Amino acid sequence: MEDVLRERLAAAGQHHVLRYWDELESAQREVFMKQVSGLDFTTLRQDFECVTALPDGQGPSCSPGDLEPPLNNFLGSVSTSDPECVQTWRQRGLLQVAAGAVGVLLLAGGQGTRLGVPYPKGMCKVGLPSGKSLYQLQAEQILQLQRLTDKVHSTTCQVPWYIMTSHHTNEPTREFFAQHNYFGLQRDNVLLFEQSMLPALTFDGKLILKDKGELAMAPDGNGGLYKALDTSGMLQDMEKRGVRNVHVYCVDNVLVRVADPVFIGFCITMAADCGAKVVEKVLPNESVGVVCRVGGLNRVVEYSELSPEDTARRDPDGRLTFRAGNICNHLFHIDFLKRVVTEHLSKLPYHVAKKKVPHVDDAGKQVKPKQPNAVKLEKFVFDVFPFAERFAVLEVIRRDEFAPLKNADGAATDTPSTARRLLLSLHQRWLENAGAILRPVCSNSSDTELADPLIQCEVSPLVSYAGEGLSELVNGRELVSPFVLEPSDGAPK
Ligand code: UD2
Repeated sequence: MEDVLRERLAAAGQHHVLRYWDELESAQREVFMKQVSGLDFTTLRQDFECVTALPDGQGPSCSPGDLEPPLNNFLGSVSTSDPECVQTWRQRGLLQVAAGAVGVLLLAGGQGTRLGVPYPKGMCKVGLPSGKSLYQLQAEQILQLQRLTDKVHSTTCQVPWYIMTSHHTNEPTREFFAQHNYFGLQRDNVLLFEQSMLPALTFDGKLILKDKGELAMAPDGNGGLYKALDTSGMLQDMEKRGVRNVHVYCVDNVLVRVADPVFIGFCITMAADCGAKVVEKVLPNESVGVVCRVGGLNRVVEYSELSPEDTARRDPDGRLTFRAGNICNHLFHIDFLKRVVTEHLSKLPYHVAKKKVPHVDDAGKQVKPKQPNAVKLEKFVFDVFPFAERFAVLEVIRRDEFAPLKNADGAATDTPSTARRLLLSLHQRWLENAGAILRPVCSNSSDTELADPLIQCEVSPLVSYAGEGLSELVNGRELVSPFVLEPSDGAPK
């Protein structure tokens, strides 16, 4: 067995990973052998050569100048559509939820390196008055959506929550949910599954030793979803439960609307098999991909791969030409997912990310590189868009639905503080529209730029999913910050 592995490694030019073999204990050798023998060196080499052959910063799916904005007839907008139309989308969405035909799928396999927390991002709290984590906010939305639907349609509907984790995030996520009793959701409606891992490679394609008996590995990108859906049996689970539409979303948008009935109803109205929610991108360098067309096909071009010319391009009215900012909220019809898994899996390209990967050096010492020293290969969740037969895009209001949490406090954008402020300001608008009289906290900071808003009133998702049903609870009421409107506070349970 050991000899076979040695030969395979030598043939693939990766023999160096056995450098410390003699120092390993037998249990370590066993684990290492298992890790290495699971790799397909030929495919790895081909994938590596394919992505690294592209000019720096260019993605696998376009070259500069290829891009066009999305087609208008597949675009909807929450802000410019007739409110009655939005209401109809919402009702259609709720009907799907009532029929048990909606599932939600959370992408939670990322390592969250930019945020720098040693646990899965979903466990993060952004300092809200309630102290809730992202996972809790999302779980409570699902509960509330089920309740809302049951009230309207006299059902007892269930929305299964599929959570894609990775080797790094699986155990802590599983434990967190168990510790919190699944936040009140039915245990068998919360389904965790793991995506695959791939080795990190040096710039000349060599495997990297994280430790003397361990390769440096990373999740295969959020586009690893499709393979994982198949191998984990989750796609079959969806079919068994009668799920027809799946809302796929990223973990780190504090204002996400999980299984948003408006989005679901919009996609159904458009007869779309694949849909994307977007917000208007206003600054050229925002870290959001853009929904566009390349060679007549719908795609997202990721922010890291959009050429400087296309990034800065503007229409005559001054707005960015590529302004349909992807917020990693997608809706997929189950038949589309099945088609992707059976027909298109191998066509999904890899993207390259240059990263600083800690490793052991030739002297056996641990090194934490200051500059990127490795490439990671990643598939992207939106790379299935070109396979859609009917693709639809819904533009939503940014300040209502997009508050990303990407960086640690201290960074200029997308931090716990910016996310918290955006959520508090949305809830303030909801409460004021419902007739509440909001009283501020005493300011404790002289720096008005960095200070939290003086009004700190939060609405539990268990009270209101998207701002509805508040006036009967708060009209004319005085709420003194910090305040959390919970069901125990007079809201219906
Ligand atoms: C994502 C989008 C970007 C934009 C932005 C908005 C992708 C590829 N890019 O960029 O276009 O919408 O979000 O905030 O979707 N994840 C996994 N497994 C992995 C890697 C990531 O599950 O191997 C999850 C991760 O946990 C998160 C989501 O995918 O929930 C997005 O990942 P990210 O934060 O790395 O993506 P970002 O911000 O670069």
